[in-house]
Amino acid sequence: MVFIWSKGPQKGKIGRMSQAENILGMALDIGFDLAGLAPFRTPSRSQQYGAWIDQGRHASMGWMETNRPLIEDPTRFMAEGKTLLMVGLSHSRPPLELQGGGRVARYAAGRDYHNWMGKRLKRLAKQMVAEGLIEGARSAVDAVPLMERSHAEEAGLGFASKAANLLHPRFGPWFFLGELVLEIELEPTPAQMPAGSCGTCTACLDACPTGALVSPGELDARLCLSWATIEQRGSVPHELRRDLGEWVFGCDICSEVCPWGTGLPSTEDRFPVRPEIAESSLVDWLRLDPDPEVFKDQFSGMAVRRAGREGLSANSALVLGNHPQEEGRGALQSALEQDPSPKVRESAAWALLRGHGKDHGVQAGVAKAIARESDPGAQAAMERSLELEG
Ligand code: B12
Ligand code: SF4
Ligand code: SF4
Repeated sequence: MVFIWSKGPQKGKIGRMSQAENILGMALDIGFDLAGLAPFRTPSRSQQYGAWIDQGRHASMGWMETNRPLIEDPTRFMAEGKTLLMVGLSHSRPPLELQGGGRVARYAAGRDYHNWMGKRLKRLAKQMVAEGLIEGARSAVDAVPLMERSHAEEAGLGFASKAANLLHPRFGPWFFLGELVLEIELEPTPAQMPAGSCGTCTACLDACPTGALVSPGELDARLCLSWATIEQRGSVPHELRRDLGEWVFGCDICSEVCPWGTGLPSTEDRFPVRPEIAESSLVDWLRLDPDPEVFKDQFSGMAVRRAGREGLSANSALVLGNHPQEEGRGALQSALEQDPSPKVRESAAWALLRGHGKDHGVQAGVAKAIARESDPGAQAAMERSLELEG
């Protein structure tokens, strides 16, 4: 579905309009579900970005502050850029669980979308160059200093929502964004935005377990489980641990409750769930090999790699605390005693107290672990866990 600006050709732009149509058609042919064009200029929501940073809502993601000048002036990212070709790729699929419980955000089920989209975007750029439509382009997906949702909104790919996600009437929040920065000026396509809005709905704000959606459209990353389980490199803050529920990697709650995009066909064929997820359990992930090279190989080409071995193991420990199981208790005990990572050890301590704290010897076991703990940060975190959960 493409929404082409159709107010009639303007003087001097007749040739360019058909060029734009060609480009959008090629983007769909190569496999993207949505495509639109926007001018390569300051995004319309850049003021919100600045205010968001000023309030510290970006949590530990210091690079977002560093990127601010590039967000405000995208030509610092690519001086020759004139137009953005924004693309969307649906990743709708059924909910994803590890064996025996523990949830992983759906976007991370299959191979890493960054690779999938990055390769397609490069192929698309090559094709366009070969056909003489453009001279050059730069591809980008996600981890770039561009405010993708705002640019995509301008390109007509969807509407901004109270969950902060960009929604499309058909795909709901279940689509990724990516882009090609083109060196030519093309007529933008936003005039006919896909109809839709949040209206009076507040389902995502009501369902978010941590209150991270502090006001409509504004998310505080410090409270968001997606940040806590993927991006932050310390331990998950104690205040969020109970609310983590079953989320080991990412969080889909605000997307799952959204009335838009329900009943979509699954994209399993595009992103088949990887056995490293489908066949693993929380205990398996808690016991992941601490060797970073082994971890890299094991999760190569998968989005969950971003959390790192320590992140996945520590998150699994916390979830085992929220959803106690007998096998989990043994694994937590071993992690507390033997895991080389202070972060995993202290997460295991919290989980033992939370899930099994009333069992004989558990509190005393954690007290002993505190006494022998060599890492001051982990020791302090364990003491806090004992205070809160003991
Ligand atoms: C940093 C980041 C995060 C951070 C911060 C999230 C955030 N909301 O800012 C964390 C780690 C928490 C995160 C989580 C997720 N992320 Co993220 N993230 C990004 C990243 C890299 C930058 C986002 C950014 O600039 N934030 C700053 C704020 C100010 O900008 P913004 O949220 O984009 O701005 C929009 C809203 O705030 C809204 N808005 C602003 N004011 C107002 C006011 C009103 C009244 C309304 C209605 C709306 C509204 O309009 C803006 C434009 O749409 C982008 C990729 C990129 N380069 O843009 C991906 C991106 C936004 N993430 C994405 C995804 C999929 C997710 C998760 C669903 C992953 C998951 N399942 O765990 C969650 C969703 C959380 C949520 N509800 O936003 C997708 C979103 C696709 C889509 N259809 O919207 C992106 C675009 C990556 C991609 N290439 O596909 N993410
Ligand atoms: S991803 Fe989860 S924690 Fe973050 S805003 Fe959405 S519901 Fe809240
Ligand atoms: S759940 Fe409701 S309020 Fe939230 S994004 Fe979806 S439509 Fe908008």
